[in-house]
Amino acid sequence: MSDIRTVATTPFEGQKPGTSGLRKKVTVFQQPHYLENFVQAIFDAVPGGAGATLVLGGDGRFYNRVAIQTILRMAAANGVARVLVGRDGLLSTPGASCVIRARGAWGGIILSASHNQGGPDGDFGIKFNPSNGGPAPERITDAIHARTGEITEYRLVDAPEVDLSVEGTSRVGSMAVEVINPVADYAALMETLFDFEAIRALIRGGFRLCFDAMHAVNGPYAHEILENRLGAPAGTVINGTPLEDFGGGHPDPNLVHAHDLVARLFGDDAPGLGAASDGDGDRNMILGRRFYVTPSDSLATLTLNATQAPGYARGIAGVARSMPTSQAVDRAARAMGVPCFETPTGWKFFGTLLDAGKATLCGEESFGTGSDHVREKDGLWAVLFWLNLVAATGRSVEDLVRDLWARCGRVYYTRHDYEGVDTGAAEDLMETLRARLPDLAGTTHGGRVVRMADDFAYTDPVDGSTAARQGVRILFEDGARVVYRLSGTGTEGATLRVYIERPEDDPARHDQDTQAALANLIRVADDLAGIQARTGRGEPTVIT
Ligand code: VG1
Ligand code: CO
Repeated sequence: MSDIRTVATTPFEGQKPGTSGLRKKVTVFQQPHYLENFVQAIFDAVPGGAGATLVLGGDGRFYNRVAIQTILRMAAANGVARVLVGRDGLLSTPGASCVIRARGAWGGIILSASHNQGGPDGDFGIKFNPSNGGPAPERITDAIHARTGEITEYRLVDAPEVDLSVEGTSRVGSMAVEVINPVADYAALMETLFDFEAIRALIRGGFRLCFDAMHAVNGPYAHEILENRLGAPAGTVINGTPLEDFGGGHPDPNLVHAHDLVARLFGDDAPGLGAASDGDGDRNMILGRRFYVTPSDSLATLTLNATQAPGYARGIAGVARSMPTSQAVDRAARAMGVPCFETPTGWKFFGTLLDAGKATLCGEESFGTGSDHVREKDGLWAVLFWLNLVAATGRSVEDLVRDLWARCGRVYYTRHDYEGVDTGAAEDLMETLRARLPDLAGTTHGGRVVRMADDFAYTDPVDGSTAARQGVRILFEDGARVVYRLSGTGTEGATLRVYIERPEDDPARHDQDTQAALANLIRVADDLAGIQARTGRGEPTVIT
């Protein structure tokens, strides 16, 4: 066995995981000992790694390869028996979750900053998922963070780099390193959930789709599943080669950043379905022909039609959405006679509900949809679900959403993001809003009466854990809602997110432009928080 080297170190401030892992600028991670401290804190704070299997991979962004070699040497020194690492260091976030579960691993380390920009000046990130395959709950991330504050040394073995480009087994010290096909377990799981034969027939019959992998990790997954297994013609997957800087783009699947896809779906001779996913493959955007499906409506549509897919044919136990996600899925759940749970933002809060069998489908307004098949949101899964629905019902994407609106009413929904705001100004804005909450009920704004206003607090119905201060919500008597929260994934200044929605039950009014339909509430949201006055911003940076 090669020698274990112990390296003396001192703590770094602020190694605190946010909404989804520790995210910082690449340059922060490049400081000597920075990555090592955090990784050692994982091994120190989470028992059971010694003698066990660890899954390792990332979204392929700049620094992925360097970090993987370091983590392999540290895992060996910390007694891990075997590491399963995706070929070329790639594993999508849902792909990693799938492998952790399928191979009975102790856990996984996923290297990703999701939809944040990559490259030497971009962002990097790391998170730990325990054996259920989901993001670590706060109890674990708090323990890791506490450990980073008291760390004095980390361990690694001296060993040559592992060649990640070929599948097969080698050794680092006495630890086995198995380079695995990143797609195999995941693709096999998808075949158990969806009717691949029906989707193949749909495509053979001339149905066209376009999938934009945004130069990120889902490229190999989409090539294998959509083109090789489902028979979609070559060229169906665009931007399908993972690049360390995502081609200079923002790997964020929305109408602004997925411009190649949007141009095709809103152009002449558009395909019947368009989709995109993010840097680490857990987000998705669904488009019909000249038709945008909001993530909240996507979740509600899947809920209404879930039994059309073989994996969900026996029915769903319940659904869950993050608090700022629109109430469309609440309506769909009611129509299906199943419970709907409301959790704080971040996939980690769905884990207990999924593990306990209380929720089958989950979703977030931030282009996240998933189910109990893994413990992360899953971009390609959502695309396959939609394809399965189109194949099974013979309806278009637009028709399926219009059917949701006809049966449950339409919930007009938008999110306005103010990025790179001065941190102090953003925190003041939130504190001032919080201070006003006790007096807001009963007051009228833009013709609407406030029914209730609070700072969302959550008690997990399964394990009783609690999370406070999860976002200010103002609920109006007519069902309209405005929510404010600060992002927990950014790396520069603060990002204020404002979520605005109102239900519209009159079918004659289901064809309005979303921003126009919400114009009055958007003004109210600005007035109540004094956004323009406090941030100096007249317009949001991004509207989704
Ligand atoms: C954002 C989204 C949240 C999502 C999180 C991680 O968090 O709002 O819904 O779970 O990103 O997504 P925040 O704190 O910035 O609002 V991803 O695709 O990192 O993996
Ligand atoms: Co992501």
